[in-house]
Amino acid sequence: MNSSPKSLKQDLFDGVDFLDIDDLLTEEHKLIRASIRDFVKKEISPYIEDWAQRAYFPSDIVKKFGEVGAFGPQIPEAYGGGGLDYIAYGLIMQEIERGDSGMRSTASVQGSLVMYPIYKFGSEEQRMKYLPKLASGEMLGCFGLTEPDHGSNPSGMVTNFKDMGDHYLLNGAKMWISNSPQADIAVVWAKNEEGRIHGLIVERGMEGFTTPETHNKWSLRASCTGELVFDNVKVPKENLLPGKSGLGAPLMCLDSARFGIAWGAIGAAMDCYESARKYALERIQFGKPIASFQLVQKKLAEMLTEITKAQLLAWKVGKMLNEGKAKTVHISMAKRNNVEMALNIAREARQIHGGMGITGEYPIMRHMMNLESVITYEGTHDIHLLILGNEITGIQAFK
Ligand code: TGC
Ligand code: FAD
Repeated sequence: MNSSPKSLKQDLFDGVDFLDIDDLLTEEHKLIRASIRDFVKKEISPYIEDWAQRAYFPSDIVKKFGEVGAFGPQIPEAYGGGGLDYIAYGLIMQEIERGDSGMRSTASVQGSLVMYPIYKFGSEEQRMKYLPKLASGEMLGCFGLTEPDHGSNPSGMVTNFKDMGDHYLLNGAKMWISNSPQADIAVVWAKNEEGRIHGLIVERGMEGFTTPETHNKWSLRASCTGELVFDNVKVPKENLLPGKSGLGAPLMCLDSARFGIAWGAIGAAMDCYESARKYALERIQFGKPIASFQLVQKKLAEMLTEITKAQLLAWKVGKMLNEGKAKTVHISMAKRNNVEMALNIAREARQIHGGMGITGEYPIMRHMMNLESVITYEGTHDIHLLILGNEITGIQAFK
């Protein structure tokens, strides 16, 4: 059932670009951004508060994302992707997350964590079988790396598969998996009998495979999250991703998704900033708009400064990715900085809105709660700090 919100709010967002960063974008980038911005205004903004309040995932958004080109924009057109560069991909994630981080999760998992590994490590048969359907939204996928006892430390995973001659037998469980309750396929990372990590494509309907939903989240309420449980699941041998094994394979996918999050977080921050700016100009206290008070101006000035710095960081890492020069550490810096920036802006914007800031009349509290997940998933804030610390010192401080 789709939603029927009591009142549809008009979304008048027109971007935040203090330093003329548009100058760094091509005409194609700007056209793509405009088309996704329009899509978000029509298909997400009017409904999102209602979906989030009801913890409702609108499954019909999957097809719509496919139609607008939000799935796998960086995957070659031959496989149904957009054939676009990384900056275009980032702009798409930014616009969707301006609408809602949970909606961006759906798109970034599909593009970076499901389509990307199938494209990068899959056989030609696997690519042709799955990628066009994933790109069009005919199929939804999810990515299973995290386990109940192995979150930041995925190399300790216990999910495993045995070679049974004509098939693999998969056992174990994954936790905190975005899209899992609705997904048609899961890209699952599991160890073989030698303890080497491989990717397997597990399809809904395989006997022994279930996807229980995780309820009662206060964050990403419009995104569905669940487990992946494998109880002696027979996986056909042709479903193993042949191109790469080891932890480096899922970590390569995470690089792509983390980059998208670095841009997405800017979208959430822009939405909070714009809402706070407008509210500050309209809200009268002590006979004046609260925007006339220095403390409120300080908050707004700092928000704009931080958004601008984050835009430059995301753009530069995108350029480096396009040129094949970006390393994991660059992406870690951008993800870590930009998500913290967005969360701080959401908290400051909440203060500017006073009591109204906790209601669904404004997007602030929803963004803030969403960002509490974003700062944890795809590598926690502290894990990214340690990745940077390792780069700076040459000393690994994880273990
Ligand atoms: P470590 O020994 O450092 O590395 C193991 C092997 O991997 C290689 N490697 C990479 N390869 C490609 N890309 C990268 N980014 C790589 N990073 C490392 C490395 O060279 C090594 O290769 P080899 O050949 O020597 O074996 O691994 P470690 O076990 O010490 O762990 C390092 C650590 C902690 C940084 C890593 O495991 C990590 O990033 N942990 C965080 C886990 C994480 O991010 N999980 C995310 C789950 S998915 C998710 O959250 C989706 S949310 C989606 C949404 O809704 O948007
Ligand atoms: P833990 O690893 O237990 O960490 C707990 C705390 O300890 C953190 O503060 C962490 O920084 C700290 N810590 C851990 N190790 C160290 C260390 N060595 N040094 C210092 N501090 C440390 N996973 C998927 O595979 N697929 C998905 O689609 C997916 N979607 C998600 C959706 C949501 C809404 C959420 C909340 C999570 C999702 N995840 C997904 C899982 C996510 O990636 C993990 O939650 C994350 O990697 C952290 O793991 P953890 O929750 O087990 O925390």
